Amino acid sequence: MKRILAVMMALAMLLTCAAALAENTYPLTDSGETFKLIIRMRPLHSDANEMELFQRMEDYTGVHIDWEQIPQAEYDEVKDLRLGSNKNLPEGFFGKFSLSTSDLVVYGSQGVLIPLNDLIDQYAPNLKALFERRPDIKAMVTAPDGNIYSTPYVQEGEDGTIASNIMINVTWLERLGLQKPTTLVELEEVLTKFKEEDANGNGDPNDEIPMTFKFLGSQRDLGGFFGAFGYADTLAQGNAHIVVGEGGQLVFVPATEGYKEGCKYLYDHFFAKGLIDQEGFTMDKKTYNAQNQGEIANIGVFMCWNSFDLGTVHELEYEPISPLLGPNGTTSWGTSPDSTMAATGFSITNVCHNPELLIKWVDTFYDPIWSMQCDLGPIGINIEDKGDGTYDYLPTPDGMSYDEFRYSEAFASDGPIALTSDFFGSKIPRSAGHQAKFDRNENYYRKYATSVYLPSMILTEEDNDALSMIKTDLINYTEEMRAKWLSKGGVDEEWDAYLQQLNELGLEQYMEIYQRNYTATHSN
Ligand SMILES: [Ca+2]
Repeated sequence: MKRILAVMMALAMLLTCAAALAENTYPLTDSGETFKLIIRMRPLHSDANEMELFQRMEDYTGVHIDWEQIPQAEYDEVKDLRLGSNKNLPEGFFGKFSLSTSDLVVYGSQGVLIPLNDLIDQYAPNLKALFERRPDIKAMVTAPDGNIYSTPYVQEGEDGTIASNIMINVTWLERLGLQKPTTLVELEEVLTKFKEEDANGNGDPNDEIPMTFKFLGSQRDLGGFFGAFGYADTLAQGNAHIVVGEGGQLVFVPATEGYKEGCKYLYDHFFAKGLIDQEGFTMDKKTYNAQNQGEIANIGVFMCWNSFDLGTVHELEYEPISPLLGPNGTTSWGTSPDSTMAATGFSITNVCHNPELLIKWVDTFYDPIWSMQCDLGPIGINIEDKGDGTYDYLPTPDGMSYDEFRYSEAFASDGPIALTSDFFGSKIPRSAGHQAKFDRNENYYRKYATSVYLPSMILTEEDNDALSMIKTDLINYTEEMRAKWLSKGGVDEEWDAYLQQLNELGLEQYMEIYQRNYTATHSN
């Protein structure tokens, strides 16, 4: 028995090695096989038949593509009609926005889209290695029935894992003899000085806005500040307001005791004292971004993605600060590890005449160097090969924007690709703006980023339907109350009735659906 076991183990090891080494040989075919694919074209894209990227891919693989190019504006209508009627289907759908995650579930279960699990295992070494290295990516593209109906899209060049940053005017700090705040208590002291004194030094003590934000405006929101009392809350309107708690237990943040404390504290110490701008509850994104454009800066602290979100006029006066510690001396900032991924990249339909060859062709895009060329442009045109295994950006020609340059030669941001974080910095530099964001997150936020927002998941049709009955009312109510308690106070008096109302709106079922799906796809 022992010997049989040993032989089996040796065999298994051999097979593992063989699998790891198996690579496709190029060209993939000598017979010039053709596939019909549907591709969603942005206005910036040039004709797919003329794109240098696709021409090179054909030379390399031997596979010809008959592109059906559908403009973005009419894409969804055409796509829905084709899938719904099951007529004129292409052999595959190309690109991140070519299908929705609900398409994957609906048309996967009907057999219109074919499961890719075995095909990837046998014929797609790049994807297979990616899934082994990054189980989170595999979990993202796995449907509730266990099948994979689409390859992923992954582009981690810009560090979106921590969206929200806090910037403070250091010229003002210096002028008033203050230090960067590290706690909410110190922030209150600093903002009070910003409000009461002539922080911008123009002789008028009343033209300073101590701090600005945009309610539920993604990275511009204050959701992270709840982390000083427990968990950070999601930042954008309509998000699930769920974080992954201990042991994979999902937590609905707006029903936690810490959230209640946070609402009370932020009102009592900041909003009630006029230290954070009330306009933040109503202003739109354009108005938010247009602040601080005058000759003299008038904003003390702002929430942002980039340091230049309020323009570049006064950008150099600002520096980042870390999340402020709460009354217990702790804090937690929000993070979305999957923010730079999508579960849709490429799907194959049941009319495909040779799925084995087509998945091999798609797998080519998941070689990092081809992913780079698909996303950033071909080597020799948009990208320079330094000859030592690293790459750099070639200058954008005069009279063109960077995106015009990139989209004319490559598929750019929407391809079936995987450029993971480690590729940037080691193989190709991040752009200056992306590097600054990465450094800010690394130096000021990463160690506090313990509130992990609910990852995106592919849900069944039934779960989607059940959620749609609950989610809008539940989330609207939550967000309405948050605005009220932050701007006008009253959380203590209304908290119990609020919790009761959340239950009446279906909080329990809402959490059951997300928890069941999360446990199924993310516990191992
Ligand atoms: Ca002033």
